[in-house]
Amino acid sequence: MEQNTESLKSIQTSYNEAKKLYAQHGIDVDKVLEQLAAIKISLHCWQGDDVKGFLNKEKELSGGIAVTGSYPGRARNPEELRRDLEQTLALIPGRHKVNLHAIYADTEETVDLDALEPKHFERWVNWAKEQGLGLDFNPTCFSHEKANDGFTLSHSDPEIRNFWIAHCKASRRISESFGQALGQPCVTNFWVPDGYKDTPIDRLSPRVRLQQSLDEIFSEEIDQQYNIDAVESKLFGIGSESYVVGSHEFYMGYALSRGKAVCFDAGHFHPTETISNKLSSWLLFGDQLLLHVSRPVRWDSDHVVTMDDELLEIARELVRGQFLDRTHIGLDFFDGSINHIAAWVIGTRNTIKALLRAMLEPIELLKQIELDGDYTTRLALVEELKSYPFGAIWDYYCATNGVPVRESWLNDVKQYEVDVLSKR
Ligand code: RNT
Ligand code: ZN
Repeated sequence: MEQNTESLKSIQTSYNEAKKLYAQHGIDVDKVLEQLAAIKISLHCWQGDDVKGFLNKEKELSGGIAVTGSYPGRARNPEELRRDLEQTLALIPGRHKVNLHAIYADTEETVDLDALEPKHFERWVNWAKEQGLGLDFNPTCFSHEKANDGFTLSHSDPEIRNFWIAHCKASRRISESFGQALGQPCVTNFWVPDGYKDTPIDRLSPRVRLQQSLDEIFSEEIDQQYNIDAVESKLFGIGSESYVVGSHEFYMGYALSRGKAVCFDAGHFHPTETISNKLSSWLLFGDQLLLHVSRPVRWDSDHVVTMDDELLEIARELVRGQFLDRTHIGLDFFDGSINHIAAWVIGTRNTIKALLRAMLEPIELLKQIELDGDYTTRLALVEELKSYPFGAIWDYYCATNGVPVRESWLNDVKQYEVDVLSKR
């Protein structure tokens, strides 16, 4: 997108002014922007088509997650999804990753989840190479007849359990192939919906089975430079309100004892419980972290990520704790009630913008003030910093990255809606 010379000039002028203000606190803004450019966000492909996927098209979304809204224009095939992602990425500064689910296989073959192979994702890999993107992956343990009763890897029937184990093993091989082809690790995230609607008698046995299934899946050695495994917990889902097998404590123990990454999804805890407060504890003991940046509204509703307090707090934790090099930042929201491209752009730009804001804080100074016990100054400074001109830095970052400044990206999205989405 072209910025006219006049506005470029004023963006530069505002940037220079803002830079001076931050410099007073010892913050080198140019350096901050270099660090920001190195952060990859993993864009979840499932926002583009309301989590339908391309295998088992006739299957309804299951697993206790739900998309509401029927905004027209969702991607109906891999070509449309890739085109939409290209349009989305053109409106977001930086180089990023795309996060695929197994049901997004790009193949004419009729293939079930347990028989998926790297070749079924070859077109995704070629595209990612062409676009300079990384890829992440997820086995899809839902929206399938073998998940109809709400259990997969912890199912009491060994035949069903083995089907899902085979699918997860296949998924890791696909991830490995992504990592090899793209020269950067693919994060494979394991999330299963398993749980009971009502209070169970036996909470232990399903957890024992889940543990055994995971051990079986991970028994195949895969080099960490190609594939990194992560496990995602949950408190409840629709239809698993009373008990979820893969709870927070289950996966904390599992990941720690097996050297896996933990995935914290912002929507998977009690309504007033935040994930920002968990990161420093996990990373003190565990090695790597995967985030599912999301926004729960009263439940795990997966609303588009906004610049709210929790997003900022997550970003601050990552920056202040110097956790960025051990953290994989993925997004996980799906709002079917608004333009699909706009949802991606808003959520991703906000996530990057929150990281920028966190990087523009005088962290050492604030830490010292806290150590000195001067909580008055701590509060005063943090509150004043909120109205420092980070917007001028953000605009400059967008302009110099060749993406639209401020809300002008919306014109591109509206045009794309007229030219492409409305014709679907
Ligand atoms: C579900 C989990 C999971 C899914 C995706 C589609 O509650 O958050 O990450 O949203 O795998
Ligand atoms: Zn998630």
